[in-house]
Amino acid sequence: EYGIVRPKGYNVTFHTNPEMEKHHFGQTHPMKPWRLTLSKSLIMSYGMPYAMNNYIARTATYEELNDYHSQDYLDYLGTVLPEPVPRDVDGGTNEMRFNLGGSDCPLFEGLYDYCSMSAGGSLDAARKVCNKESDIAISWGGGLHHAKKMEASGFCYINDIVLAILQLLRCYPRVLYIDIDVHHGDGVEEAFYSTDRVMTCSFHKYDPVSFFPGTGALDDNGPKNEYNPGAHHAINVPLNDGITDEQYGWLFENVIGSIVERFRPSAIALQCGADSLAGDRLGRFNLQVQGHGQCVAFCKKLGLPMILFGGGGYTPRNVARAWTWETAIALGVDKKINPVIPQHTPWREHFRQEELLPTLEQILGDPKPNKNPQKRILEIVQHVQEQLRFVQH
Ligand code: TV7
Ligand code: CA
Ligand code: ZN
Repeated sequence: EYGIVRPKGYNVTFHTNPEMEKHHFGQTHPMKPWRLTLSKSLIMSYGMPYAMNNYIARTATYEELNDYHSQDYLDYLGTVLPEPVPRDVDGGTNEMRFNLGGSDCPLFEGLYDYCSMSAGGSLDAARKVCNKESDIAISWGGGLHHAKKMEASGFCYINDIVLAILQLLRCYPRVLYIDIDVHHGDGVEEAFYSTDRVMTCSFHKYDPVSFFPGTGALDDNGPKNEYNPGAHHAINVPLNDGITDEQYGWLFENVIGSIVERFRPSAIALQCGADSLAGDRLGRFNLQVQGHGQCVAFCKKLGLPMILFGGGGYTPRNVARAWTWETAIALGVDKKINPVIPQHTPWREHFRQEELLPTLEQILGDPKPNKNPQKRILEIVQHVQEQLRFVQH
């Protein structure tokens, strides 16, 4: 009906768990798991599931989570209840130890299940890519890049990306991790800080004082000790408010193009956090669905096996727009789809804005003044290229 056909010569796999979407972080919390439901309903209304292989994600096992996370953290995560049992018993010390139960990382009903479903989807995606059953595997329920080995952080409890990359490393010599969420991908960077088999590259709003998590400066490129194999294998692209599609796209293609030339990755893990879009409740950038998707299109053109992860995104209808558009790009049907959101889309009322016909690409949000001087953009590319000279060719 929409010209959606199965791509010839390659496979796209789609990994979701509808149970994950039913969890709630709390009334006012910006992270809304139902944005995944909204995204999936839009993807379905375009008929895209016919063109890919769809899988209900397994829940990851304790042993799988333990490939990265520590046992005492997992044990605690598995036993905490929404309202922690007698606070005075452990005096809240475990919550403090693991950064759980605060307002960013609340304890909620079914938390452990939510985490294992997110990780399960990303692990399934990685295994399909390893088995060559998938050329592009999609896990929109993953992308939780801040979680640490023994600590929750920034709405993330289990680092599904780290777990998926560990899987990829079993069958691919080198993995490039790219992160276009508006926040710094600190958890993934930290996990692979000391290896030269993973290069991490995050684009983010950087303000060490007032923007979370405050890390990811331009000259943070891995261990400073030259004898550590991870030296020069962390690339950071710190940006300021209001960056546009044009500037971001130019930077992305130059930075990623240079990395690929030098590092020669055998697979790509791309975190597609949608909070870098204009109008995001937490974000600061001016990206449009077009510009955000261009990053996915550029990576696809490299022809390497790839996993697409979700991540942030706090204006649910825009998250759905971006991830639907990017699913279309993965399938190679982006030129064929009707920009007007189909009438029969469930939840279509969410997309209605003023009197306009709601379209896939048009997002609302006051454009922020662009605080990224062109001179700085050039400086960034230059710095990245200098770092890459140290990378073994
Ligand atoms: C990947 N920003 C995650 C991004 C994580 C960002 C933060 C909030 C926030 C939390 C709320 C809330 C909020 C309107 C926004 C220093 C603090 C300041 C909590 C109020 N409203 C991802 C994490 C970031 C929770 N945290 O990259 C409940 O904003 O800046 C901070 C830390 C301490 C805690 N307070 C915020 O996109 C998925 N949190 C409303 C209710
Ligand atoms: Ca980022
Ligand atoms: Zn984010």
